Amino acid sequence: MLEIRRMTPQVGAIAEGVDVRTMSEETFDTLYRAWLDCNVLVVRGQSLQLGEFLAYSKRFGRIDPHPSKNTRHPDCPEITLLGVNKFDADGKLNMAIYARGASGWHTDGAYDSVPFKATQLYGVAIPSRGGNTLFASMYAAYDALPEALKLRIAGRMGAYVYGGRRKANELLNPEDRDKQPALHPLVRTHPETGRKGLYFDPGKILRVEGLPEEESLALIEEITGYMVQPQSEYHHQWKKGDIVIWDNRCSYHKAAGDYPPEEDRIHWRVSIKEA
Ligand SMILES: O=C(O)CCC(=O)C(=O)O
Ligand SMILES: [Fe+2]
Repeated sequence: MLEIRRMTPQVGAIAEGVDVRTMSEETFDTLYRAWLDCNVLVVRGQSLQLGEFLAYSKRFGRIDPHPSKNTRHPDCPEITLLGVNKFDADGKLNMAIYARGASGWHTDGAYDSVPFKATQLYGVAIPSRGGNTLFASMYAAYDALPEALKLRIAGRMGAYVYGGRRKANELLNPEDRDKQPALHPLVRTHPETGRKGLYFDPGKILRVEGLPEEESLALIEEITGYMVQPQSEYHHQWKKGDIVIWDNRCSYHKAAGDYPPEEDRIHWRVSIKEA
């Protein structure tokens, strides 16, 4: 029988006792509501083929193949492989693959004019230690801003590109590296919950539009300090067969990136947009 446990007061819920391949519409609705309430939903103990993972993912929205073409699954471009081809031909650890998602707290797809609704990962191979994924709430970040700062950022837009100011875009094909920045309001109202969140990604933002460069950089620095509120974190410790979906409209995440590199840590990953 389906059982859903909240992992922390604000972020993270774990569902057990369900098979995503055969569950009813009603059960899916229950999972979906728990996901909206908790920002991050883990479904434990699944045993999936590629097509089954895709079919379940499509219940949340439309799959959008990731712009990093060389990490797409060779048989299924809608799925990205995390942790595969970690070592270069000369045996050197490829940090862009090993530490993907680990360089800082972020939200996925801010470089796109329509950012991802959700990202979903399926745990295929899990290392013996380390390798957690960390989550935090954009709602809590917004609520924690001083009123004066809320007023300063109201109506302001951030300009984002893949790789951000550091130009960390080695996973993209060279011809895809010069896209125009995408603009998004720093305060975003979630289209389904109606709650306000601090929509922000320090690793992808180039500038806050309409401000002189120094002021923009100072504001980016200041906002970064509010992203992860102490009571709003959930650290997911992976088990093989876990499916984890996070809501990119109201949560930040990062990979811990601390697992033994000689061990496998492999996930299937999809980016999901609003249908
Ligand atoms: O590997 C992880 O734990 C998360 C990586 C990440 O940031 C992503 O897939 O968007
Ligand atoms: Fe990410």
